[in-house]
Amino acid sequence: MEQTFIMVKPDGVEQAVIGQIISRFEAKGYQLVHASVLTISEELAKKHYEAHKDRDFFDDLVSFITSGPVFPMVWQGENIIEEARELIGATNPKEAKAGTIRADFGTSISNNVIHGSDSKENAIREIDLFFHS
Ligand code: D4T
Repeated sequence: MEQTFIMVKPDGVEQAVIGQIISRFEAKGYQLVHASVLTISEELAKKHYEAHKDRDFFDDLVSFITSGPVFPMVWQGENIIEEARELIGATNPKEAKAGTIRADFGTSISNNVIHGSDSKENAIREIDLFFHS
């Protein structure tokens, strides 16, 4: 069974939409395997966003993700990596399809409420980083 790493970002925790986000995954028949609440360290943030280390938005990204509590989760189900990205919507909430999490709760490209792994390889890496390190 496929697993993916999903994380409600500080803006999602602040808006109190964790429950609504969980409900959307449950309604699809997926199972919650792990969950936690924590404010992540700069070190963990930099590892998580390693792929973006040379982008001009990297420092802002690290500041934002460490600015308050996040809600990381592991979800399980058939084809969940791709399906979760559909539920989440495009990176920029203004371009996200109606009814997606980012279209409903996101306010900007940086404050876009939620993260979801984009590949099997990254799902394994991110689950390991947050739950097995
Ligand atoms: P995540 O990784 O958070 O699920 O987002 P995406 O997979 O949809 O988007 P991404 O990896 O390209 O970007 C990671 C993270 O950086 C923020 N970001 C992105 C930003 O602040 N400014 C930008 O111009 C871009 C492209 C948003 C998500």
